[in-house]
Amino acid sequence: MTASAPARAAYVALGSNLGDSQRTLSRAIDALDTLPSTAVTGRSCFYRTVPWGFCDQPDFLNAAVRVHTALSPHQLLDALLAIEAAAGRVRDGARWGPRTLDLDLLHMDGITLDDRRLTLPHPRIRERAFVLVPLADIAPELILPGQGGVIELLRQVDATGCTALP
Ligand code: A4P
Ligand code: MG
Repeated sequence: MTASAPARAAYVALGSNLGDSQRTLSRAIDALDTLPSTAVTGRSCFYRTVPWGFCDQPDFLNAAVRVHTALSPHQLLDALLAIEAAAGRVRDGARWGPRTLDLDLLHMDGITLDDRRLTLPHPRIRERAFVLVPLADIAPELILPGQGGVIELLRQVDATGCTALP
């Protein structure tokens, strides 16, 4: 990231349950760190998590990272979609079905928006222990506009299906 770039914090959720998920998540974090005007400034543990939504599929590996970036929300979304595609993500399966890599933009500091391509904060954070558990590693103090504090939201979900990898 260039020193002069006006950067804001953004939070990205990572998930994978096809292929070598640990390697895929590590490479995705490296890819985020090499985006223009962007640096990874926090990363959670990796968690093995039971599938949510569509249960007849392998366990997931989930994580969350904080980046500081001068990219706009839509530029960052485009970059996330490109990193997913490079990891072999194919969108032809069931909703919430298995995937090599899923990158969701959870929140960008100071930004709320809801348009055809992007909703911020991500509207389903509060339902998902597999997002809240890693997010609490890197941003326990974060308040998500319209949803609440990360720790308060975490207390309201069942996190027993999330196990940190050693
Ligand atoms: N989009 C809008 N807002 C956003 C945002 N804040 N971040 C649009 C990212 N994308 C956003 O995404 C579809 C479109 O949503 C994007 O092109 C973008 O324009 P997608 O990744 O193709 O859809 P998806 O991921 O299949 O759907 P969805 O509802 O986002 O699924 P999730 O939420 O990603 O759930 N269980 C466990 N344990 N761990 C998991 O990681 N993941 C899923 C998938 C199901 N169960 C899981 C896990
Ligand atoms: Mg997604």
